[in-house]
Amino acid sequence: MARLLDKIDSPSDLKGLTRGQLKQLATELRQELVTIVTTNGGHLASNLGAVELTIALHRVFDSPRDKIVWDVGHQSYVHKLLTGRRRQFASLRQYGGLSGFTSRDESPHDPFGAGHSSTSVSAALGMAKARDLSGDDYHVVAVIGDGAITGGEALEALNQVGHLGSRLIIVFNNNGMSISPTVGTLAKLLNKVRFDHRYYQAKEESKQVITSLPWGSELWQVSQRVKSGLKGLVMPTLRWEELGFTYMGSIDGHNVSELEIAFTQARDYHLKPVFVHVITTKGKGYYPAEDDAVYFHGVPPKSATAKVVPTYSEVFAQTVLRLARENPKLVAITPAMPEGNYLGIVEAEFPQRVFDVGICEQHAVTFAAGLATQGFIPIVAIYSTFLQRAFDQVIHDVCLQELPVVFAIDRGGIVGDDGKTHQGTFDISYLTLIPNLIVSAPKDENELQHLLYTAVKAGRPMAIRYPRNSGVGIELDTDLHEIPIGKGEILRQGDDVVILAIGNTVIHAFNAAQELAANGIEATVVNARFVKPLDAELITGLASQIKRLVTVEENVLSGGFGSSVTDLLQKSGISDIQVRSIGIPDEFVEQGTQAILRSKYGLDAKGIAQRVLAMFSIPQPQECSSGKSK
Ligand SMILES: Cc1ncc(C[n+]2csc(CCOP(=O)(O)OP(=O)(O)O)c2C)c(N)n1
Repeated sequence: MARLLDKIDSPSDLKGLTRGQLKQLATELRQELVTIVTTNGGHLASNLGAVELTIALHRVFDSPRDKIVWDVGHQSYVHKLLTGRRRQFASLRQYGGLSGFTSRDESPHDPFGAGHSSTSVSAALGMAKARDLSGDDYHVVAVIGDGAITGGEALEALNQVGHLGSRLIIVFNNNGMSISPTVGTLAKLLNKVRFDHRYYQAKEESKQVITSLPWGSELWQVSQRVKSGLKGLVMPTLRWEELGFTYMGSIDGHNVSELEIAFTQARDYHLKPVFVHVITTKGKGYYPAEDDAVYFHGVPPKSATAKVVPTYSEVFAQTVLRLARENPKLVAITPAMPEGNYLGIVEAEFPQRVFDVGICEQHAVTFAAGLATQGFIPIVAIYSTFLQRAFDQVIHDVCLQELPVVFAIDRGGIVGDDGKTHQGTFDISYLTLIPNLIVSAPKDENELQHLLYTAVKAGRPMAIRYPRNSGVGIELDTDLHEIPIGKGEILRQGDDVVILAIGNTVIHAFNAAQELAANGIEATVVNARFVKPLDAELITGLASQIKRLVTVEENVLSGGFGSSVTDLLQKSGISDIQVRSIGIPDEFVEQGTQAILRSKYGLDAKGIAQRVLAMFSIPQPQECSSGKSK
């Protein structure tokens, strides 16, 4: 049977569908989501839960004239399918394909790009204000989840929405889950309405009365007040009305008719910002995802090879567990990513010493600083891309006061399919410029455990950045030891060229040296281990003897490891040397597998060998595109 979905080329195609057809469409959308997302990888459960919500939004609002701003953007797949991107949907998260988030480049139906959480209300308020200032009259809708709404930026924006009183609709998609169950008192308060049976029972009874009354009439308003009073019973302190909103809810987020009524009322109400509280089930309609919404929040692609060696994240968490057993002052903090960084295994044994603070990176860092002032050793486990949020907290609250906080920076470098918003390609640059901070990166998972041990002993702020995915498969030492701070190591000796590599690029540099040897070029390969402080003695010593030097890093070249090395050479008066820096040029790295992208930027063994051969004027079949010559 022909699919209804195949006839939807734009939201206007939804408008003439019957209730029965909408039900069928919802089923087809779920089938499409499951087929493509289980193949390509991506955010499955969040999208399954937003099917009816998205259909109803596009039937009531007139996108792209009306602006629908999705928070994070990870739940926008149905929106993509309904807004003219159905034919490209099979390319989701592939190199050159559709993004897994919203993107202004991709469609006029994406008025704001996202990937990082809690930006929707600010962006939507900006659009609403721009509309008012230009005398326009379109609608602006922010769709935000119960995880994202706990992020500081969202709270800052809500504060201003109430203050400005702009005409803006916030659709609160409450499924009780962030990636894991949403944490915090605010989340608990918002969630109360999901579970309080007194409210549901009373709401059902009052709903019949209210829906029979004309919207906005005096009787309607009285009934609404009675309903709000009921809400007050179960939500005693959080009053959206007091924050300046008209509150509507709670709405069954899987009932298109009920959603449409609510959205239409919100759309036609022009007096105040409206907060529409929608209750959804994460993973709805696909039993495995409903049953385990945490796993199905983000699934790997089918092509992902079965894990044979532990990931860096797993080795990190196992090491934290060991260290926590030895040291009662050690605590660990995660901003909403206990699955991604495996801290769950530590929490299982030390529930009092692991803190999931919600999607609150800034708070995570300053909270750690506070703990450190009182003699605790906090390990902030955070993805590189999300630590960007807490740049000032790293500077102002930790490093300026020289507090011994350990930053365990996961997903440093190229992360792959999540694309531009998630690549961890800036951390070396934005961390090395901060005084008092030690910045390191292990060459493999074994070195990661020793660096973590070193950081816990350091008594100063220290960052360790490591990549996404499996380690190199090396055996883990049973005893941990301190690595002298600022000391690199020579892995291979050769007289023709020095390759200085940092972090996960070390193994590629080492393999490149084997390829170079086959071409008669002998390379010294150095595992730098520290970007700050650099091993000045080792580097200047080698640079004085060998007149060709290459740096390699999975980070932007601007302000990165290579840049620190060239600064050092310059300060040391070493100028009679040919230097090349391999890294990410001045651009945002698109989505694609890590292998594709490493090859693109010449960061794999082949690319590194090609760059070195070019220094010797040995002709290459193709010159790689990355890196700049110095
Ligand atoms: C700043 C930031 N921190 C962490 C993340 C990782 N992340 C992506 S989605 C998500 C959970 C969002 O929960 P919610 O808003 O409730 O949406 P749901 O998936 O439950 O629909 C998190 C923590 C992120 N995208 N941005």
